[in-house]
Amino acid sequence: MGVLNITPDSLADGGRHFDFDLALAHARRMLADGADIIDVGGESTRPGAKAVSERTEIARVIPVIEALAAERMVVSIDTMKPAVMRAAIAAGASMINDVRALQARGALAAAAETRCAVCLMHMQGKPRTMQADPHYHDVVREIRDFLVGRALMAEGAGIARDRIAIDPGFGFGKTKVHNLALLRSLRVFAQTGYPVLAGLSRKATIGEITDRPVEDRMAGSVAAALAAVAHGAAIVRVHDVRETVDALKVWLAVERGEEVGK
Ligand code: 9MG
Repeated sequence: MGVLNITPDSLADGGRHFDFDLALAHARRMLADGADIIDVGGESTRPGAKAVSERTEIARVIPVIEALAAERMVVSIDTMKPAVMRAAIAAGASMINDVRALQARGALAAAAETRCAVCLMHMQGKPRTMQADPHYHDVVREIRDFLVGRALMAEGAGIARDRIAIDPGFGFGKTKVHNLALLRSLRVFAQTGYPVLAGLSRKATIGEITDRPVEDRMAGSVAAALAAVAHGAAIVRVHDVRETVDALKVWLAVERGEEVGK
């Protein structure tokens, strides 16, 4: 899954794809580099980010989604707002990526009335304050239980089980220690039977481990994506699609015993 932020203040790309033409070109690049899904977001969820209105978010993402869908790309809408979900699906998106796991009022119904896939992500707190003092007794069990609970709610609302993915939400109300514990235990999430999505690309934990600023975290992010897949992730949400795909191809060739270069 390639990240396409249509925001002036996103964490990792400095808002470089805010312009329509740049956004389209970047999505085409990620597709050519091997992305299967383009995740389009119009509201930053980075720590400390300010909320934007429904209207602003719709105005940012809908023209881009229409253009990507017209080119038959598989588009995911990164939003917490039911109205944005509906507008995005009408514009051609086929997946809802919700960092609030469809907890907003009306979100479950909005997702259920479409035939799209959903990704239910865990977040402790709210983007503005979530990194202040994240706290868990048993981070893996609590988040696994939360996600299974949300998935069952989604099924109860009419979303088919095979349309649901879960995501522990790396960096969303989690310290480096929490993130690493979750990464090591990703198999526990995969064992629920729901496909697991993991997003560590360019996040603070990568910066803490490598001591690199956000613009210099590609190698660390690729390593994290590999670790996530090795521990059971089915989808990785990344900025650096080409590098991640290459690394995964090599890793898979080793795992499957293929002869590289033949
Ligand atoms: C929108 N967004 C930012 N980080 C994310 C992550 O780790 N997972 C998902 N599903 N969405 C994310």
